[in-house]
Amino acid sequence: GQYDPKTWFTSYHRYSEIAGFFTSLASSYPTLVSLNTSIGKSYEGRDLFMARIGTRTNPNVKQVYIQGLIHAREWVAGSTVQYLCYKLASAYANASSPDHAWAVKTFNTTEFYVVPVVNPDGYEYTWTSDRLWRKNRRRAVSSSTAVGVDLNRNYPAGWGTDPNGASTTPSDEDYQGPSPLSEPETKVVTYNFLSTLRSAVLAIDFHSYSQLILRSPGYNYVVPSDQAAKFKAAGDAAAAAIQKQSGKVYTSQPGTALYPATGSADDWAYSADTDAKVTQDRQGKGRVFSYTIELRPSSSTSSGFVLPPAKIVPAGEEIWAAVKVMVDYVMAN
Ligand code: ING
Ligand code: ZN
Repeated sequence: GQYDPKTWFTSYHRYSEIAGFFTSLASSYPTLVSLNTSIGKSYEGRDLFMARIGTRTNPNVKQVYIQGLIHAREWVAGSTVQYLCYKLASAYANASSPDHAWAVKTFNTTEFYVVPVVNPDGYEYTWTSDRLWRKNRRRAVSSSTAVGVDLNRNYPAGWGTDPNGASTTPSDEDYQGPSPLSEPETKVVTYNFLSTLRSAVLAIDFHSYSQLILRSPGYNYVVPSDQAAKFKAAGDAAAAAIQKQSGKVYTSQPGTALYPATGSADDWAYSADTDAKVTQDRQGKGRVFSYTIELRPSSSTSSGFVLPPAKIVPAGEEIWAAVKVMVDYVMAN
């Protein structure tokens, strides 16, 4: 049918179809995949849904958090997150999978929480009106007719602390919003992260494009040097795994090396356990390795955000290789 992986991954899909894909995944792998069909709603009233992939056998399980499509036009971020979920479930379930042993070992200690579509309103808008829309669809300040807040500048991690880190102009592509967590979508995912991910160890926010593995912090958070070395090592290992898988070169570098960004999701996930102002919940629970991965194509190609559907599977395969080594590194370090 429609959700058969052989056909599903040959094209991009609308928001409601993606929700259907996850419903289908949960019913195909009922002991491993469960779907919360609404962890909260977008501004226009669409459900943000979350898949939990794990065996529920270990009370001390650690969590890996994955999200996609916070930026509407970055369609391959959506397909890649879907692909990872499919690989996790099918590798665990099928003894003949080359990844079966890895999956069995990993699910003894790890579970995955996945929000596949953080920005459903913006994503739908890229299908109906403007393929290159980035932000959400809320008119955030009454004094301006401009629509949309950059959700990846709206988190309470350094929000508003650096004029170069985000824009205060509502019409700009990197408009930070009127206040931290002013947007329904960022409120939903942060509240959900804190309330459910008690022992998160790794967070990955998927974007496109430029083939980069960016490690938090993306602004002037100070990370202890021993920790920073580990963040680098896990990012470097991911880049190496990608190159081995597909030959593609992804550059592993600090988030700040691209351009400063305040209020981003990756810094929030990193700081959620260290910044008492953000949350008391996770203090002392351990550091979260946190990354933004910019998918295909590389920055030198002109197709940019419009990656041909024939690249969905190759992109998914190389990122599957990367995620496996990142999980291994983080669990060992
Ligand atoms: N790039 C990211 C952006 O939000 C980023 C890059 C993310 C930089 C997080 C620093 C921290 O601008 C895209 N393509 O969205
Ligand atoms: Zn992006």
